[in-house]
Amino acid sequence: STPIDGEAQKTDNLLYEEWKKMASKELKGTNIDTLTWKTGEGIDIKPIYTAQDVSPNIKNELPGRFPYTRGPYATMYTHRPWTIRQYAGFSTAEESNAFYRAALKAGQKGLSVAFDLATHRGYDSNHPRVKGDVGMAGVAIDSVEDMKILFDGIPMDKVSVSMTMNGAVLPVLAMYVVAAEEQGAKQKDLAGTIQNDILKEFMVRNTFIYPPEPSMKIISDIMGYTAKNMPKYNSISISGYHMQEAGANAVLELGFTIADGLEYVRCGLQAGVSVDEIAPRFSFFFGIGMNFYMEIAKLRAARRLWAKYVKEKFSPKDEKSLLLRTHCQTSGWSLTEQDPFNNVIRTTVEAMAATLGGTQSLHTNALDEAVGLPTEFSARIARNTQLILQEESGLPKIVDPWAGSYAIEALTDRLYDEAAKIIEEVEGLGGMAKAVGEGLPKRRIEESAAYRQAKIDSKEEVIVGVNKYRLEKEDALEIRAIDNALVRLAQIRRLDKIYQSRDKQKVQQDLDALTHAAKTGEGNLLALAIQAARDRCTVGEISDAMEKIYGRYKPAYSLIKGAYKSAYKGVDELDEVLKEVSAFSEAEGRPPRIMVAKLGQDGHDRGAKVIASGFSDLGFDCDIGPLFSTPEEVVQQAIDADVHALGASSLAAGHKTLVPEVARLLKEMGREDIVLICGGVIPEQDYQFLHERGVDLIFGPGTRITDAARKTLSEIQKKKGK
Ligand code: SCA
Ligand code: 5AD
Repeated sequence: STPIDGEAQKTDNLLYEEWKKMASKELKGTNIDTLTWKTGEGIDIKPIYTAQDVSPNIKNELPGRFPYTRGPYATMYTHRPWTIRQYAGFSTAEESNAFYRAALKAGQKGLSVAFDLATHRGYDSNHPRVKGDVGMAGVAIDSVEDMKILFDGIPMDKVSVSMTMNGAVLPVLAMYVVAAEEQGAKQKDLAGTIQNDILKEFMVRNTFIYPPEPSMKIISDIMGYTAKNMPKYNSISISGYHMQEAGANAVLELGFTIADGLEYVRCGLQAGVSVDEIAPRFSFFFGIGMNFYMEIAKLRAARRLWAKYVKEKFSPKDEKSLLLRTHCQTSGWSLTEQDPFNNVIRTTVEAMAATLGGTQSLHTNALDEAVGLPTEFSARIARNTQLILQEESGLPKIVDPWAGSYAIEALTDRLYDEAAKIIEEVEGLGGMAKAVGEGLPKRRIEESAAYRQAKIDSKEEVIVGVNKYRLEKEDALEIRAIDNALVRLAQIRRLDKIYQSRDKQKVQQDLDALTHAAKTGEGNLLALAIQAARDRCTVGEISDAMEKIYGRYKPAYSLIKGAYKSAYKGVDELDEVLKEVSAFSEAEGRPPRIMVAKLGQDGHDRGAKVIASGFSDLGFDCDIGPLFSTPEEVVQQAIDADVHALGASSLAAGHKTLVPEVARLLKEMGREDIVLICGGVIPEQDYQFLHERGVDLIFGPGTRITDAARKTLSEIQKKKGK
């Protein structure tokens, strides 16, 4: 930021010196530097900001004008409040449809569809690999018939719909378009958003299907098609949210997300579309965690970064290409299983940061986040959090109310500068696709996650009800249970009906056309997928038609070492665990060996990675199994690797189907000596069920790694003693 003129600086300096004197007096000898807070970003938050901390340029900034720090629109919420858009989906299309209709009636303004993991990964519900996943983390969609039911009674040319889909983006978007068509809606009237952000899938979210290169080709085909035929449709939602959920701090989230956006513009340019044909329909998505000031500043800095970088790199003619419009979601990771009503308060604070930061659309998480999908009750409270902010608090009545705040403006500048460094680093590597290929963003994010976990485990970062003020006894929370076997049966029945009623010849032609286009690069893949959807090809068939050429991507693994240990303060306890582990190693002739496995299509691997990094820093010999494994594969790998313990991490509700299967197989192989651990999002109600089926230890959200390590070690010893 630019220094301010000499005369003013003198006065401001004097003012600051004066404050320091007063502060020192109040501190009675304590060093004034102790009031400075170093955040996870490595940014110093000072106890006070004055005029000398801000650049005078900010006085000229206006909302709706370059560089858009203050918002994409001049009037912002004073004219039109942000869209209340709750992410939801579970079980069958019928059940999700009923849930959407009720939500719209109760004040929600836009829809946001969550698909199950089978759909994300391009498998039909009858595929053997997805037994545990159908209808669990979102709604099951196999064909346009399901999509039509999902939107039954919802006018698709009126309600704006967001779909979180990245891997199976072609069949799902195609089915959406066809369902709208058959409802009588025109393509040109479809307003909504498809996530379609594959780069962050390779970094953190893991619901890719094909390797990076063909995945980028799919994105450019979608941008090309929607630019021509669906002018109101946002062709991409460039997401930092998942980076934050995976452990990225605000600087990493900001830098990598903007760098992703620049890469997508280039992806369009390469496909022959101009910046002004696509960038005005780019949209963004950020996570909003508990660092209130930081998150407000982050959204302001994001808009300034996007406007400046797009202007500098692509010289667009249309001013709209410079606007960063964004959806936000409060942080799921910041919510706790313990004392869950605290989550309502956390979500409110985060929702305030998102809206004070000027988001266009918002999802507020439900209080039962850490144990399951929202119930009618928890969804209502989450929605009402936004309604109260919009209609009772007066918050929307002032545009960018934090503008001119010394602290927020200084923080905005600082985040801008720090994120710009990341963007320059990535650009220096040749852009985000290359950086992702080299694993740089993933590595940085995983380091940041391990660092954060150590701060929490060592209680330097407080989480109320978890590492401080913990309740002795918790009341049970009612949670949503989904009978995935039943959903799967219903889906299989509908699939069978489709197989019988469609024109087989047309189906084969459509699928061959897709395979041919994948092979030659000729033709628009979305246009072809739409034809296939019309003729009742399924998600699995459309995906397979391209997989024949592209193949399925298999990610590589690495383990972050040292980040957990180095950030852990209060070394005594750490030392004790290290000692216990090394005593074990001496007695056994090798360290305790554990494999952390991910079962089914659940790609949430922050937990698995953080656990593995932490255990490894504590002296365990640690392996991470490949994503998307079946119980059979996991058991075989564990036995081959000669482990003492096998940990299954589950965040998508697969634990009741897949983990018992692992236990059964271990028994069948005569390897019950292997300690079986289940970790992740597991409601207390299911603990007994799991224990009865052979699970030895369960670690829910909020478990300290040091505690988990100790319990694991003693369980290994217990089993050896037997
Ligand atoms: C708005 N408008 C205004 C105005 N404010 N006009 C004049 N004055 C003002 N003050 C206009 C806009 O120009 C626009 O019209 C229309 O009103 C709608 O406003 P909007 O700002 O575009 O809002 P919205 O339609 O809600 O779109 C928001 C956004 C979109 C652009 C961000 O992409 C979106 O809805 N994204 C949601 C993404 C999402 O739900 N993702 C869920 C991910 P025009 O269009 O005519 O210009 S969940 C997830 O991924 C996490 C879990 C997981 O699975 O991993
Ligand atoms: N319904 C509602 N919210 C969901 N989330 C994920 N799946 C669903 C769903 N089917 C939310 C949770 C999670 C975040 C990634 O998205 O808040 O933490």
